[in-house]
Amino acid sequence: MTYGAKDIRVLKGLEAVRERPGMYIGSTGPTGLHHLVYEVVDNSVDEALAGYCDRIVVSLHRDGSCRVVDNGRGIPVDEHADYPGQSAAEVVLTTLHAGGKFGGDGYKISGGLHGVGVSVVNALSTRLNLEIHREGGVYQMSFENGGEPVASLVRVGDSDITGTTVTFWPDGSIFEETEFRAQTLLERLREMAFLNRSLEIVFRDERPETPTETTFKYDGGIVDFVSHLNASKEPIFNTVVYYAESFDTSEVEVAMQWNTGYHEGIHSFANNIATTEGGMHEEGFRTALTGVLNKYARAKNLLKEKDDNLTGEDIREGLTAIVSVKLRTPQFEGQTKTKLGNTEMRSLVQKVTNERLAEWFEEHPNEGKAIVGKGMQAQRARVAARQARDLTRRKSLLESGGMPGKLADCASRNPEEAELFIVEGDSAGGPAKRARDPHFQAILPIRGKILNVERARLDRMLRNEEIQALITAAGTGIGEDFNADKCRYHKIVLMTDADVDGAHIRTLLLTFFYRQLPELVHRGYIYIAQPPLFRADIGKERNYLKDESALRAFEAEHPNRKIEISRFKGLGEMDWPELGVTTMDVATRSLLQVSVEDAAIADSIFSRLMGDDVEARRGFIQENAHDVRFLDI
Ligand code: 0RA
Repeated sequence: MTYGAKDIRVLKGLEAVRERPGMYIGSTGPTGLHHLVYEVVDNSVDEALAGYCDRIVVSLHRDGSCRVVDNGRGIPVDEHADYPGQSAAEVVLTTLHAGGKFGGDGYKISGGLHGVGVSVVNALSTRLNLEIHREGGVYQMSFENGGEPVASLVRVGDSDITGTTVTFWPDGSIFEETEFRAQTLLERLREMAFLNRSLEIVFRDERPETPTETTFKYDGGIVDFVSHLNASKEPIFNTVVYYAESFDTSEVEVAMQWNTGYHEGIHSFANNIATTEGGMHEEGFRTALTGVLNKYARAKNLLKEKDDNLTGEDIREGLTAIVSVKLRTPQFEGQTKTKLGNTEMRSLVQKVTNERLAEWFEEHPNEGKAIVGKGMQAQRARVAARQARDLTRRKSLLESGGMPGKLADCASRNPEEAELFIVEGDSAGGPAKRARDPHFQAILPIRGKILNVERARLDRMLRNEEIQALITAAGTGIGEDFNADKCRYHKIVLMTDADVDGAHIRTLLLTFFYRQLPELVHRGYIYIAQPPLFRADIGKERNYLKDESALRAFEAEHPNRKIEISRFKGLGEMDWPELGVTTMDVATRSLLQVSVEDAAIADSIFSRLMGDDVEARRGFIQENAHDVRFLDI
């Protein structure tokens, strides 16, 4: 068949996607690339939400493609009412916003970041193969060059199952890189499985010599999610609080559990999307939680008349919670469009929590008492912490210019150009000071293992000298005093040895920033320096290589040459010109910007690293020490 004017108009829509991919998938970096997979999976999950699909298989192949198979109803194959001569499937794959929402009785609730649908994936792929099992038949259609149909949908045989299979090859001329990262997909797919109880999601990586397969299926849903997040922590009791309520066009589901730690981990979702900036549903939850707890504590006389109310912060210390809502028309707001704006969700979550949590407390008096006890402990610590903070404030006044003595500050007072290198060990501090450009590069040496911030309380942590120096140098203050706008450097670079100890210290520092100064991470001020691991000399020519694989590649590129290899065990083994050219000089260094995209995932990584299970921690660090990117995407 031939394509008429109308079809050309359709393809214009996909062209717009290719011209401005960022508008549709956020970026053309790794995040955007992985978004393609989520977009297809979201459509399959929509089928699951509608009650027609219970299994999704995602696989990666050696030819660079990704396949998503579901056992839903299959995309409709008949002619589309508004597009004569085109199957509905073709319209879904070539029209923006078509998704599953056309035809009146679309879904009650639908996921997908912007609901842009699989057509966007089509637009950003060199090829996409579609296979549909529906109405007793198997149908196939292929697209090329960003969504151009190769031929129309054809029935190729009989079938007694239903479902949709989408296989796509991301376009290398659009994406910075097209290699999918298994770990990134695994984490999101697991999250999806937690958020959609009993939905089976299988991930297969068929690229390696020995393919791997992982199956996620959680009959406990978000209760299992909470248990998972608390797995390396110590719950104050085993029960997970759970309540859920369904309404005509929305759903509220909450699970939570307290642990003996000090950090708050409330993870909220709207239509399966992590709302990392919070929003109305989270607000409603917090308000109700504080209210219910204080009311209960007063009623049971655990808080006496003379006692102050517990603050929300007191109550949320050591709390791991999942707040998941589903609604018909979510409004995503905020800088990263991850803040739920629907005001009706505030009152709804608040109402549900007020009623159902109060009920839960009545039925679980022992747990209730433990939760209130934990809150009161936090209240006492908060008072002590204020005293400690006052101490730091006074102390910093005594030091020269208010800055710590160990800091070799830069001349510039312009935060946009100023860089702070946090350097591990005194031995590297000296070379770093010589190698820097003192106009805009400041050096703060940090000795040994700084305090393990996960297990340290704020009050103890603030008494730690290294931490004090760090906060003072950054200029942001901390806790109630914190102000990101006062940050004196817009690049804070962690420069640690390329060994296991270095990885540990880097993780401690990252945890500190993530937990205590998260805004700096969100603003992209935190970086990781990448000092080389090897020097490979050929005659007088020096070459610096970042890791083993770079070294192997280098050796392969220079057969029959005598290469003298030395390994830098630490930063201190480099002389200062070497440190300068490889790690600090703007012209030649490479820095890794730290972005914490998904708080839930980062939280679990940090917990595994920082939790009380020493063996698990050691293993995890050793596995990941070589791969700092595990914190990147
Ligand atoms: C349009 C309408 C219907 C389902 C779908 C699209 C659909 C899309 C995708 C994408 C991946 N898997 C999918 N499964 C279904 C409704 C079908 C009906 O009413 O029978």
